[in-house]
Amino acid sequence: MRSHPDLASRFLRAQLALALLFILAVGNGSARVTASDPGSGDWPMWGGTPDRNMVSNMKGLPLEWDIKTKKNVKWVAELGSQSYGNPVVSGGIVFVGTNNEGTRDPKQGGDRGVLMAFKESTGEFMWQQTHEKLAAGRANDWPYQGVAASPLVEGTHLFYTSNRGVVWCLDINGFRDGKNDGPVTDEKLTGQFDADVIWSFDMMEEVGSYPHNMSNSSPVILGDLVFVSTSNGQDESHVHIPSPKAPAIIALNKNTGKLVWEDNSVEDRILHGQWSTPSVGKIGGVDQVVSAQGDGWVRGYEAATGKKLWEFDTNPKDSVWPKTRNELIATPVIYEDKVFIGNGQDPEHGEGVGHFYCIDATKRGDITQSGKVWQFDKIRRSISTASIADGLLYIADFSGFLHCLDVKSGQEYWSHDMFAAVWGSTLVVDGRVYLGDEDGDITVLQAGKVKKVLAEMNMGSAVYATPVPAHGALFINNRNQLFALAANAGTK
Ligand SMILES: [Ca+2]
Ligand SMILES: [Ca+2]
Repeated sequence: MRSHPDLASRFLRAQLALALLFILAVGNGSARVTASDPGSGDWPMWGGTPDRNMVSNMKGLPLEWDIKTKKNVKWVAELGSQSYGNPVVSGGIVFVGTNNEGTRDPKQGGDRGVLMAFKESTGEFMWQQTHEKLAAGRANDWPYQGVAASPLVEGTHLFYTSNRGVVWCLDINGFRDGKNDGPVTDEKLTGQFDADVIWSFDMMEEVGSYPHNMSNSSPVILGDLVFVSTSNGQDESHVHIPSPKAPAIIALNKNTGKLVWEDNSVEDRILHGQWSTPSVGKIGGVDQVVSAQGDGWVRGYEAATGKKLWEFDTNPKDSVWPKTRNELIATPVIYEDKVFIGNGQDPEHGEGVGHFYCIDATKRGDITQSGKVWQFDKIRRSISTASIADGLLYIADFSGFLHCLDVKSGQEYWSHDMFAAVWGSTLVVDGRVYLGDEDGDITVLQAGKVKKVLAEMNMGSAVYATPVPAHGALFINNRNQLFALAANAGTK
């Protein structure tokens, strides 16, 4: 088993970079403000909402807990040995990707990617779907890296990308509802712990994607379309791109799994891999899909048609890969007609200079100059997604610094050193900022212009994911366990 998070890193990061918008549905029942909160108490996707802003209006989440004494620990579920995506919570079920080192079904043994489902109230294991590793090994599907992407749930349907580059649509209730949902009804495994498949789309077969090391995109939906990035990239030579005509992003019909549109603006300019996850939002009155791609450019598309609207280069023109030119692994956050994203590199490339941007995505064409609202260069390479709330933007970098910036100007109010690499992202909730690191620490800071550390807890192994809120509880996965944390739960 690998002792290094390299791979993991990639996917993760992508994922890590979650963000949600905030919709603040407020306490006394007078719902208002809007933006990045699912509003249902669920957390149904990477970032909670399609704009990926990692913010919630939830109240009453635990500030402190102790995994040894079980203070404020509601339940703990065992995962495999490497888990990178964030959990999602919907329909009373928590879903998380992992590997098969915690084998649940001896008939499905060996190295596999696994999507697991647990009952939200108790942590009871509900069902799983497993995927054997691709024969190409590390080139396309790194050993012991499991399902690295966070799924998305809409109603009773769940969508995710497997380690084999296949986009899956499943029934969240599996076979426990006594029905085999179609069109796919010929599953080989149909027990109560098995997955009920609705459709699947193999990106390697259907659009020729050649994922570098791992496929990891977290889906996002608008209307009838589900959008995912293909992870198309270089081969192991780190020079050759085997599939330069394959798209970077695709749109599938969410009901049928049929391809609706695809775009390949990157062509043969992929620096390494493509592990960012797309975002969706209405920008300047237009429904856009925003995709951070393998040449270091961010692109905006008309969601319904795939028509490219704008593109923005996140690297200085004189930068050189890999020393100073970066790729994009973080997820773009959409907020008030702007797109917020920082660049960075695969953690296995180590630390280095980074750049973070606020982009006016109402502009059209090459908006590298015209669309740049502000740029923040005191950030290091980052694979994290930003959180934006109350005029402040929080963004972590891979060197372990958390920055608090003015969202309008990019001015820095403060930074905090986590003293460990950060792969995940901030969650802003209930006036606090929660952030995990590779040492396994979750640090909780006060949200606001003045830095104040409120608490720090260790989770027992590296935290590559982002804390997720649902129905008054926090869900956090470290490498091998999933924790449900709630005030007044467990031993005091
Ligand atoms: Ca079913
Ligand atoms: Ca089925």
